[in-house]
Amino acid sequence: MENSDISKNLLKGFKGTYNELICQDDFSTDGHPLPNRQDQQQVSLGMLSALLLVVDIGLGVQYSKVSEKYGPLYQNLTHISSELEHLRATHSNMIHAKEEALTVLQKELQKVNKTSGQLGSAKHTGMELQRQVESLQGQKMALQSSVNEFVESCGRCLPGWKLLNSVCYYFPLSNSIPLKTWDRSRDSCIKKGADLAIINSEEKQEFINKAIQALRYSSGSWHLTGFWIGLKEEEDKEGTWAWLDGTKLTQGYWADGEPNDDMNNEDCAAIYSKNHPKASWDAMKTWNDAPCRYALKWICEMKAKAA
Ligand code: 2F8
Ligand code: CA
Repeated sequence: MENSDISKNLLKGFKGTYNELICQDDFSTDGHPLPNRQDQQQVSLGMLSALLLVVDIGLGVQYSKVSEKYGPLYQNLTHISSELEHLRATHSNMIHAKEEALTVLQKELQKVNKTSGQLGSAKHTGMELQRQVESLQGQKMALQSSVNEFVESCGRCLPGWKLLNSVCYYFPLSNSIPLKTWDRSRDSCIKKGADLAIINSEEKQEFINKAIQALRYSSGSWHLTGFWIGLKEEEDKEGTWAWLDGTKLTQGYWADGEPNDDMNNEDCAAIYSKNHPKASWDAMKTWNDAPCRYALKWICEMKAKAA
């Protein structure tokens, strides 16, 4: 029989007994049961008690069956709930730990960024200082050489000028100084209170050759290493060379084959630091005639101060 049927039958019996006991009109007008019904009521109450006992036992049996069936499930459920709780707590701890780790990481990243910024600026400063040191070293060397020249010339020449006997010479050797035509070169010397150099002795030729050696091995072709000197063909007198002081050329230090008045257009003289293409190096054969409008370096000279 189904549990619901048992319950229905029990309820029916209970209702019947109850009706018998309570609902029958066996009371006197003052509400007291009539004496001839008292025994019957006691029997009925006994039966009701027995019935309740049976119901109680039935429920107990049902309860034990339900407990038997669902008890392990309940235990599992309790176990799973506690594990779930434990997992939730672990998860929350992990999230908390992750957030803390993220905060630490962000702080470390900020430090790294700051340090790398400082490193970059220190590197920049270091490079800038290195550049300044190199530039100062260059300036120091230039000053040192000026001082040396000044000492060598016993204070008789301007800084950067070289003394030979009583004459000071200027050689614009630096690459930063632009080349000039013969006329412009002369103007540049005149602005310094000097004029283009006159090389009228072997001693001067040797001295000047030595001074311009810095350009001897420079790149570029031979004819770009020339320096204008104060020697020019006289006006309308082809083949007659004269110095700027008006004296005629007596001894020239021409390269082999020069002066050749190439293209009938070479009226100014220059001294060269590189080999003439037609000859091997000879310090006494370094002149060439070239077009006066050609751009070259130049050599100035001026009288030295009295000793
Ligand atoms: O070969 C000698 C010749 O070399 C050059 O001309 C190719 C020179 N020209 C200049 O320097 C402009 C000539 O003067 C020189 O005679
Ligand atoms: Ca020539």
